[in-house]
Amino acid sequence: MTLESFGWNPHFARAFAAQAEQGERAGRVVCFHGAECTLWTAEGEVHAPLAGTLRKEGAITPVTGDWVLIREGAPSIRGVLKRKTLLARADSFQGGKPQPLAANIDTLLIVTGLDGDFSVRRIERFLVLAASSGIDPVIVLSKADLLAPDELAAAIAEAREAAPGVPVIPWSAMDGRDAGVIAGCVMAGQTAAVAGSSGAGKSTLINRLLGEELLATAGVRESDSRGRHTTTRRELIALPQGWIVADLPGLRAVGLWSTGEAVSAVFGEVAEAARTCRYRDCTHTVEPGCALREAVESGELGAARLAGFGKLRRETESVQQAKQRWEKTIAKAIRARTKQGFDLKR
Ligand SMILES: Nc1nc2c(ncn2[C@@H]2O[C@H](COP(=O)(O)OP(=O)(O)O)[C@@H](O)[C@H]2O)c(=O)[nH]1
Ligand SMILES: [Mg+2]
Ligand SMILES: [Zn+2]
Repeated sequence: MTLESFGWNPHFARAFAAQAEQGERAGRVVCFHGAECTLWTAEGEVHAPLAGTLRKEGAITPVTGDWVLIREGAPSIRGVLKRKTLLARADSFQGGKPQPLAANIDTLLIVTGLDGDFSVRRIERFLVLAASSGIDPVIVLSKADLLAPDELAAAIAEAREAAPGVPVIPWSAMDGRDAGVIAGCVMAGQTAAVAGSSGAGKSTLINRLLGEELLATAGVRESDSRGRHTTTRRELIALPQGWIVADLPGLRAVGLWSTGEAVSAVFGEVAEAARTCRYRDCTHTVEPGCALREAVESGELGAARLAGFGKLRRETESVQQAKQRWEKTIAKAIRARTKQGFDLKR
């Protein structure tokens, strides 16, 4: 296997040239279980622990998808190559910290089951997550077999409205359709992460792309369509189509580690209309004569769309300060250990 088949490209070659020391080679993190990483290397799969420097307080540890420096001989991971992207959410326990989910992701396949799982608001949240990480989103509406044609058309229209310019692909693993349309959204050599609720059909989709039942899939509780959490390990899988897929754990509620800019990018038409609002610090909720409220009243703007915008805007405002503090800490850590040249700004 070549490194290219695992997503190696000129970006990482440059990072390697800048960061590697004598006797170090590159590998990509397939999964990481606390003490040891499973890595793809040009010589095959390797298991390696973190070197002592990466186990120190404050060190930036690798996540799935990272390219790392491996010392020859008794292999150990010496550093993380400068990331192209980092998919991260707000840490649900510690607040002011990002929780990295995966690194070096090019495309986010947002999988939403067309059963009780379907929620445009959640799709918008994932779109903000992608936008804030510089990752291209693709919306996959799975379990299309469960809806009548008119219901399906309505769901597609709703998703399209929430995501102008983003591919929206209805999908079913049950009706014999070809996964090629989804595969066509990702270029060879790129890495896509599959995100969505547990039970949305992510593993089933990956198995279909792969052409074998590699990942375990789970039955959904009939009563409420909520899945059980079956995916606990994050893994990369090299697909025969030439791209790599990361199966993220079920993300029902993902706290945003994002800025208001990412929200405005996703809600372009709302942000645009907000600029014409006469109030400077308008909450667009109760202010008389607010441009956005007027746009809703005249039917130009969906009320739910405005509510979704407002909610995510407020959430990112509260993250903003924590994010600035965190970035300062990271900048300090980078200066202290220039060799690794991390860039965790995102
Ligand atoms: N009806 C229907 N069920 C599906 C489809 N895709 C997956 N499922 C079922 O949904 C359940 C959860 O799928 P799984 O792939 O494990 O979901 P994950 O948690 O997102 O990885 C399983 O019982 C699958 O058989 C589909 O397209 N249509
Ligand atoms: Mg799964
Ligand atoms: Zn307003």
